[in-house]
Amino acid sequence: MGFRVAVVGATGNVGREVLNILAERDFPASEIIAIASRKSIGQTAMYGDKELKVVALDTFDPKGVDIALFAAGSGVAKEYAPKFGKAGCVVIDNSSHYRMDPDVPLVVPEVNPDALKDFAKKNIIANPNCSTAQMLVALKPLHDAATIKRVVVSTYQSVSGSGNAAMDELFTQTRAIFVNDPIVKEVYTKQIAFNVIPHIDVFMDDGYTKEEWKMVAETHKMLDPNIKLTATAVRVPVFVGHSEAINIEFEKPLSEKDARKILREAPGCLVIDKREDGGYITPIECVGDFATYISRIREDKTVDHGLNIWVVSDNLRKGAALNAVQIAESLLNQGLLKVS
Ligand code: 2RA
Repeated sequence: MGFRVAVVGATGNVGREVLNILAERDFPASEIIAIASRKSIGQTAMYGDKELKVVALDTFDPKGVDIALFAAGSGVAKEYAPKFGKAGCVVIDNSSHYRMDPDVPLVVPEVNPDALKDFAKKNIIANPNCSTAQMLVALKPLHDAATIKRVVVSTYQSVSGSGNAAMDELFTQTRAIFVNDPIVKEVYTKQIAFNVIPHIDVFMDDGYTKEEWKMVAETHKMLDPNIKLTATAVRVPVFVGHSEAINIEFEKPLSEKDARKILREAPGCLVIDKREDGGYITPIECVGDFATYISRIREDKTVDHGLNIWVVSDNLRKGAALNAVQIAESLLNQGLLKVS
């Protein structure tokens, strides 16, 4: 007994992590179907120790599939998610396409699991942007304790957020510098090796990038529309793992001691916070992990009730694949989905 589960975009960074996590967490699946574009036909994808042959999306019949985890971008989601939904399949989509749709729940299970009750409106559930997901896992328990008034966040986002080609670009640029070869720039306009780029996604008219806008809009949809949030999203020469420096202003008093206790006990959070050399998390230490790590917890005495924290998580996992699988698990745990 178990669910027929499809992974759409099974050969991409996130799709491969979805398959890994479905196996690692022993998700109750009777069958796992690895789906990708026609150009990936002939490729295989690993599900635990099983090698799955990839099937083509454009000829796949979703009838009888219970859950489809989409990790194939907005264009594919726009065209195929409704087809899967109408065939009775529950779609959990990683792209940005449906996130602000009022009939589509946008969910981080540790933050707003109740939003899942509305999934049947379109049979589509949206996964948030990776930088929003890890931030809200940390902010939610603090908001419940002392009501967040304002957030200022700077992100340090790894190149895996841009996909495989970006990871290759960081590698080849780094190697080129050591052997004095010319630098090739295809994914990013500026060199990413030994550099940082304050630009993720497209620029909007107000000077912010869409990545920064996503953090505001998704926080308002999932946590509280009254929170004033401003973001600066930066690409850094790290392969996997997003880091965030978050400054928080509360309505009510919250000591760093109480904040640390709350975060230690919060779902999905792991506090590593010692005021000594190495007493904090760094992105390369979070890779492959499920946790959202929090370090550098300290009061911000420049405002009445302020706090600074450092938040790090594997952007391919909590930022995408893990959150999507946790949404499927939450549907089961809430009795919203039963094995057919
Ligand atoms: C990035 N958050 O890091 C975006 C999309 N994954 O590029």
